Amino acid sequence: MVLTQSKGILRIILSLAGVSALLILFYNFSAISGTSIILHPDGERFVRPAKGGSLKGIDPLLNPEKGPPGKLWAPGEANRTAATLLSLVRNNELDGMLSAMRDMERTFNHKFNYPWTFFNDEPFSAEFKERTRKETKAEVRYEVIPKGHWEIPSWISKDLMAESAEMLTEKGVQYSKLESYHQMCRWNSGKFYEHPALKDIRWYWRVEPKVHFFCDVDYDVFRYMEDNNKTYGFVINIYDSPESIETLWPQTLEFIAEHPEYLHPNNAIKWLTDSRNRPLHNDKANGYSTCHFWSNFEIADMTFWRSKAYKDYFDHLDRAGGFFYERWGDAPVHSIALGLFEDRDKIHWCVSYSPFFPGP
Ligand SMILES: Nc1nc2c(ncn2[C@@H]2O[C@H](COP(=O)(O)OP(=O)(O)OP(=O)(O)O)[C@@H](O)[C@H]2O)c(=O)[nH]1
Ligand SMILES: *[C@@H]1O[C@H](CO)[C@@H](O)[C@H](O)[C@H]1NC(C)=O
Ligand SMILES: *[C@@H]1O[C@H](CO)[C@@H](O)[C@H](O)[C@H]1NC(C)=O
Repeated sequence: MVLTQSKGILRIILSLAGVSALLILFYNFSAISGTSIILHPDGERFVRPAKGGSLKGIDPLLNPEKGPPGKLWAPGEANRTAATLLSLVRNNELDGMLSAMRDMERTFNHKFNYPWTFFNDEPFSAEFKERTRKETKAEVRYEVIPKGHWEIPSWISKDLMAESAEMLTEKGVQYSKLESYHQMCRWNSGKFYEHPALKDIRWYWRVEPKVHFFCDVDYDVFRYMEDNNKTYGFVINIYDSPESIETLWPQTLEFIAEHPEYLHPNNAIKWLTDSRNRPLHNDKANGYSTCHFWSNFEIADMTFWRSKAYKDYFDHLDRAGGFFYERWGDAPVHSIALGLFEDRDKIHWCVSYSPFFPGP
C-alpha cells in the first residue's frame, strides 16, 4: 500500500494471512492462462511477469527500500492528522490482537503514536483492556457497538435467512450459517464510521488480529494520503466467491439506474466488470468480476463512506437484504462503491514498486 515499495507491500501482503495469502496469490497468478494483462483500478494495464506469475524466484526482501514519490513526513516533523488505528475484535482474540499490535507499534506507530480504537459488539474484558493498553504509548479507546448498528435489521426475515444459509452452505459459501459473520460484514460496510467515537476522525487504518507488519515505515502514512488526495489504500485485490454475492451487482445496477449522478466520470467500471481474467466468476456474479480490495488491510478516508452517494448506496443494499440472504462482504461492497463513485486516481496501490507488475 502506501507505505511502500515492493518490500513493504510484499511483506505486508505475505503477512496479511501468512501462507494462505501466498497460496491465493499463487493461485491467482498461475491459474489464468492466456492473458497476460490485468486491469488496475487506476486504469493502467500491467503485464504479468514473463514466467507466468509464479512467486518462485522473486525475493521481495532483496529489493531496495523506496517510498512513494513526493514529500514524506518523518516522525515529529508534522502534527498528526485526524486518524486512528481501528480494530473490530472479540475478547477471545486477545492474543492475536496483541501480536498485531506489537508489529504495528514496532514498525510504524511507536514513531507516530496514532490512537487505537477497538470495537466490539460486547464490552471489552478488563484483561483485554489491560494487556492491549500495555502495548502502546498512544491513546487507546474501547468502544461498544450500539445495538442499532449491529443487530439484524427488522426487515430481514429470520426464516428466509435460515433457508438461504442452507442453500449457501450447499454451494460451499464459508460462514453462511454464522449470523455474526453477516453482522460483521454489514457493520464493516456501512456502520462503523457512524460510531460516535469516530466523530472527529477522518482516517483509519484497519488492523485485524493476527496480521503482521514486517517493514519499517518511517513516514506518516495518513498524512501521505491526505497530502496526495488519496481516498483508499490497499495492498492486494483478489476474486471473491461469486456464490456469496450473486445479486450484489444486479442490485448495484438498479441503484445506478436510480442515481446516475453518483457515477464518477473517472470511475473504474472496466475493472469492476472485467470478464477476461475470470469469465466464470463474472458470469456467476452476474456481471461483476468479483475482484475486490482485500479489506483485512485498508487505509481510508471516512469522508467517502460518509458521503451521500455511499450512504444511499449502502441503504439500498441494506434494504435489498443481501448481507443476510446472501453473504455480501464488506470488501466487495467497498470496492464496488470506490470503483463507481470515486475518482479512480484516488485509489492507491503502490504497484509501480512491485516486482509482480512491471509497468506496461
Ligand atoms: N467483536 C467481534 N468481532 C468480530 C466478530 N466477527 C468478526 N469479528 C472481527 O472481524 C474481523 C474479521 O473477522 P473474520 O472472522 O476473521 O473474517 P475474515 O477475515 O473474513 O475471515 P478469515 O479471513 O477466514 O479469517 C476480525 O478482526 C474479527 O476479530 C464478532 O462477532 N464480534
Ligand atoms: C502543530 O499544531 C500546533 C497547534 O495547532 C501548531 O502550533 C504547530 O505549529 C503545529 N506543528 C507543526 C509542525 O505543524
Ligand atoms: C489535492 O487537492 C487539492 C484541492 O483540490 C489541490 O489543490 C492539490 O493540488 C491536490 N494535491 C495533489 C498532490 O494532487
